[in-house]
Amino acid sequence: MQRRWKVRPAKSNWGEFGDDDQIGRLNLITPDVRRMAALEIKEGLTFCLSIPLDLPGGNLLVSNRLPPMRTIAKKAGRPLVNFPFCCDNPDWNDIGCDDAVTLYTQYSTQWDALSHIGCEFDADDDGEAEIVYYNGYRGGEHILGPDAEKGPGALRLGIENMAETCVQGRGVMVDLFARFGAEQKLVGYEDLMRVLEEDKITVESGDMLCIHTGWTRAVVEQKDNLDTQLLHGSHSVLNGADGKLLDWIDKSGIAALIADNFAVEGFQTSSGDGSRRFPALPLHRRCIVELGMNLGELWHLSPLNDWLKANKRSRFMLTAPPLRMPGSFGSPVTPVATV
Ligand code: UVW
Repeated sequence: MQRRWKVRPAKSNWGEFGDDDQIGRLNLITPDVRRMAALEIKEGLTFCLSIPLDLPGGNLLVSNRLPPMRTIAKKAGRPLVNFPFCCDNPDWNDIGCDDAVTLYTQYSTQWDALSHIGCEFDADDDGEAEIVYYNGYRGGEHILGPDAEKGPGALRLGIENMAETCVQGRGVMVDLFARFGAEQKLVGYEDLMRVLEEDKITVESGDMLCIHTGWTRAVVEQKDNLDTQLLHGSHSVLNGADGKLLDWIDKSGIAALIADNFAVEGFQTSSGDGSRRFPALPLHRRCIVELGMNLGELWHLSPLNDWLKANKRSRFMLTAPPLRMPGSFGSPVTPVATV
């Protein structure tokens, strides 16, 4: 065990789950929390909270993230489709198909690993900022680029750490779409508190909070006619510049924050205080870097949200492990809600 920092960001929890901790707020999903989550299974109905992984389609949403590319595996130089699978033995007549997929891990319904976002911060107190991630893990030492001997990838904070926890607990749905509709609305602390109060939603330690904005449903419905207005200028986003909102996320005890929009929060275009350099995604910084809280994005929450509304509920059992892919910065996920 080794502490990697002398100074930690003012509102961070570095060290509080252990100096070598790599799962952050998932530590709050205890056996008791899982038992309480299981009590939310009353009807035995399940919901798939992923959109098809080839959506949103194209690369209008983020230019550097491409749709899945499928190739067919080969055997004996032939494509392995409708293939005599066990051709090594002429007496066997099984037929098989094998493929391979190149997946951009953050293209569609996904989890951000704790290695997805870092920041510049003077953690060793020598007057110069270095690249740090949750719990003081370092860019160049633990998070490696393609030129590093052991790179590329996350030697620490990779998505496999999240997978190993199984990510099963209680989900709590908050319906912003019902309040704010399809217009782009920057939702801050006061707005969120009003929705929680009016919808009588209680959030407890270890809960995974799901923010329903309706964005993903619109993307699925309009998938053949997507434009930048829908992708970048519609539906609610959290206001990461609202410090009270970030403090509430911390104090709420939630283990993970999930949304059915692109990035949970909107991008910031100025610092607000004249600083030349500032975080474009301050909620990402507080949650991922400072609190060790994974963010789920592009989830398909609308069908579950509709059912919960119709049944006057907001809670459900959520099972959402990412791929156990060593060293990855994120992962596609097929979350399952059980009600
Ligand atoms: C970005 O990389 C913009 O963030 P995320 O994938 O977490 O939305």
